[in-house]
Amino acid sequence: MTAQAVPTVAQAVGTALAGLGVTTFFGVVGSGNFHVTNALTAAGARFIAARHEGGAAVMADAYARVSGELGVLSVHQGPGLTNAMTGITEAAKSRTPLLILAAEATAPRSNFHIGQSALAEAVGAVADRVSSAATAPEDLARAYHTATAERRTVLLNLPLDVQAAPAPAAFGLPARPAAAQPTAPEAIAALAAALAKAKRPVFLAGRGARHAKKDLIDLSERSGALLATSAVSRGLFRAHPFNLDVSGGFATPVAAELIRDADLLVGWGCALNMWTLRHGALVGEGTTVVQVDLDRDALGAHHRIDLGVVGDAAATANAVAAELERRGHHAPGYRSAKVAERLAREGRWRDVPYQEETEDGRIDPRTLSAALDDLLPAERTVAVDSGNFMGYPSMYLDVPDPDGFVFTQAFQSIGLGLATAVGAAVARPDRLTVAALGDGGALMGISELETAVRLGLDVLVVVYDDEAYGAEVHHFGPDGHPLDNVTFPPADIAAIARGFGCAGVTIRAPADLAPVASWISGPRDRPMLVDAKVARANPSWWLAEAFRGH
Ligand SMILES: Cc1ncc(C[n+]2csc(CCOP(=O)(O)OP(=O)(O)O)c2C)c(N)n1
Ligand SMILES: [Mg+2]
Repeated sequence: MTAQAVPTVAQAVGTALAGLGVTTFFGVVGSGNFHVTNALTAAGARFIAARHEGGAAVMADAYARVSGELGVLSVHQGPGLTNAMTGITEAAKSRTPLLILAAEATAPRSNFHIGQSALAEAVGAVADRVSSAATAPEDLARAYHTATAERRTVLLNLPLDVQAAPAPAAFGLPARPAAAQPTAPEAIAALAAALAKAKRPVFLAGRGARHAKKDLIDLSERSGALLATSAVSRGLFRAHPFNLDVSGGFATPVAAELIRDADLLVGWGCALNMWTLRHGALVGEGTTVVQVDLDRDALGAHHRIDLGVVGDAAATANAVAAELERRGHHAPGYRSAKVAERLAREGRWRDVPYQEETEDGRIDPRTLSAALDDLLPAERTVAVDSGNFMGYPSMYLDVPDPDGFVFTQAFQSIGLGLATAVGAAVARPDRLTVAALGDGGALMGISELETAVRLGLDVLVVVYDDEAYGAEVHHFGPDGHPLDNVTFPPADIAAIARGFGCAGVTIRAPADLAPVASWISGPRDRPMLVDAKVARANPSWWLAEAFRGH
């Protein structure tokens, strides 16, 4: 096709998005999103062609989480969107700024026609539309603004007839987001008073505090607080002597004990949900609970709180620190030499002794994870799928910072881990990305292995292979239910990976890891998949906790 003198709406939307700073986007191309995708590419953005829209959506989500940029997804009308729905749901629940460019067949008799807006709204995404050529600039600006300023997942429907129409001349920039409201002075004073009174304060930093590391450390030093994170912010306080690491099901015994014994818990941009607080079991009876969040509706939504503060984590922490300084408050709080020493000795899962599981021809998943932790470079990204296995990589693999840990678990879907790793690896090509998967999740999302190979990504896929939906086996097995529908014959996943062009090895014992070590040492010119046949007699210890939520 020759270039048109007047661009179509599809072309203008693509070009305008590049002008708004979109550098990288993901999708699967069909006729309906062909032109918008090409226009965005022609304007300089990099298009990552996934093999399934489910993978593309998750990649865009993971890319946004790791890069801090807006995630952008491009899909065909109808099935292109339905295929992407699980990833879109995960993004919407995680408040990932994500813009979905979806072609739309508006004619009700079209075989591609479905209620796309209703579908998006049903999963918590925002539905919007480029409803005419004349309104295209403002429609795009509005959708872009909602996605970025409100951190929402936005479906931007692009009706086929509107896409084909000539575009109006000017595509302007969206309105600048309003500056955040300052935290109320009474709330600052109340939180400062609570901290001044506390003997054993603990900070729990969530996704909304990932930008506030320095501010929270400064305030914790003044008030003697210990530092913990929710799972999605793992790595924020890495290497700090008073870092408890993750609060919740993945917490070490010493961290769980210290959190339970706190007299003040302050959640910073943290939902304080059942995972982070172990269904409330990590909150002592007399513990005062404070929650700081930008979103008023988040306050007390999951757990009772004694004080709710509407505000940005960093700005609030700084204002509270200034108030404590004004009061002359500077206390050791929870920070004793004894606590520091305990954390140095038992603060990592790797320091916690365990009884090796011996099962013929199978490796203990903890032993596997610890050995990998030793082999992997420090500059790494860990992406974790869902399942019984998920705690092993989440607890035994160190991560450099929160961008190094990508946990697409808000919808608790299995099968997202590999695409998560692809999106993260595109965002951070300087780091080796580890995709930690169960055999169930691996085989569900396996088509994106081709994407990883084609893109030459620096990815190590580790499959914790128990030849079962282990989560279900351990959930129902103890009650004597039949397990035939959740157990599978052995699959040679390493051979499958080799078929995709990866290096592939099967691991049954620590000694089998030698090829992994040599792959890691370079040149890593293709991804490697490790099919680890893991011991499976016992459920993971966090699983029983998770089942309480179902
Ligand atoms: C899309 C989806 N389907 C089904 C489930 C229910 N489910 C939760 S864990 C699990 C088993 C996962 O198996 P695998 O990936 O091998 O991990 P394992 O539990 O064996 O460690 C299933 C089927 C789910 N969470 N998401
Ligand atoms: Mg399994």
